[in-house]
Amino acid sequence: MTEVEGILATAAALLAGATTVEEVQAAATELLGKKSALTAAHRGLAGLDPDGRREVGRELQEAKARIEELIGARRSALEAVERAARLDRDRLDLTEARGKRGPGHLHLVQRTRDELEDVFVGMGFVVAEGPEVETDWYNFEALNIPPAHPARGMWDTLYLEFGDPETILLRTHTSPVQIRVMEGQAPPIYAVMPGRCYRRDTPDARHIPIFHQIEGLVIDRGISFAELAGTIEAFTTSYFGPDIHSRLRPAFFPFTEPSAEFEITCTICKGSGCRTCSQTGWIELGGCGMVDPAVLDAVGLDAEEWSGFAFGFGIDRCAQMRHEIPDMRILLENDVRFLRQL
Ligand code: FA5
Repeated sequence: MTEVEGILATAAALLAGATTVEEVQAAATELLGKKSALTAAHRGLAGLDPDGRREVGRELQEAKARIEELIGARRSALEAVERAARLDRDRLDLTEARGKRGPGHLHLVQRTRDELEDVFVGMGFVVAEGPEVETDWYNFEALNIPPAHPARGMWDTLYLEFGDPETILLRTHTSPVQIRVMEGQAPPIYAVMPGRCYRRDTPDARHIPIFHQIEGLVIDRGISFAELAGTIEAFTTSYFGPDIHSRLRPAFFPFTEPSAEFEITCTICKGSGCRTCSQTGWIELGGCGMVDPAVLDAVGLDAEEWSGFAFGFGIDRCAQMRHEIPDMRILLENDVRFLRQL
């Protein structure tokens, strides 16, 4: 009996002194293993009479259970301490970043895109999207621009080294999405298609090599140029306000006939002429025109039955005009002094 009490007292002291889970494991081996006092006491049972063996045997069993209990309790306690220390070590203090920088917000170009979509959805258009990596067929051929046609010079194209040379490219405009929409659904179609475009353009006050356009497409019966002009005018006044006017000037695009350039009063100088508008008082926002019958043919629509118009203009250019930003390059520069103002 005295020996069992001694074993229990040693176990309690040994475990209390263990400060890590590994030390608890070592103590457990010392207390319950082959060389432990408990195992030796078990061996001593052989020299006792049957009654003594039964009684001391029960004592030893109870002592073993008690020691296992002590080991379990000490291990759990130390595991909890170690977990808390680990969590504390791994903790990321985000309070400093939040305090200094404030919450984020959408970039001006994304916000402009959302606002433009809202204007057109309000006019009854649906929103569609297409891929930024395009085939030559969608970006050019289906739009009535065959290989080697001089009109390809209108878009300084970035080709990808993929497949046959000059077959896969970064789309130069959102017009290929017109083709995808016409392939995907039967008329009537009233859709706008915003997205990112790429050109080998030299950056200047009104050009950046990665920019955004929003394309518009209407295909229905009996659509005329009057509907196109009316849609452009309705858009201009609802987005820029009643003081900003639009004008259409004759232009050429292979996929529309007749074609026009769509310009608005320069919002920076209010029409008097400045560096941004090259002293003209007008800023070109995009191109437009009546969908060429060759394009309707390319997607299998009967040009006798269906007619329509299309337009495509710069989202970055819209943001620039609406917020009177003299130089568009700042949209790509991530200058927080600029971004914070928005
Ligand atoms: C086109 O891209 C035609 N796809 C537009 C069109 C669509 C015509 C449907 C007829 C029917 P253009 O290359 O002119 O046209 O570009 C249209 C507008 O995109 C420009 O007026 C301008 O607002 C914007 N844009 C073009 N290049 C850049 C650039 N590098 N940086 C910023 N905006 C640009």
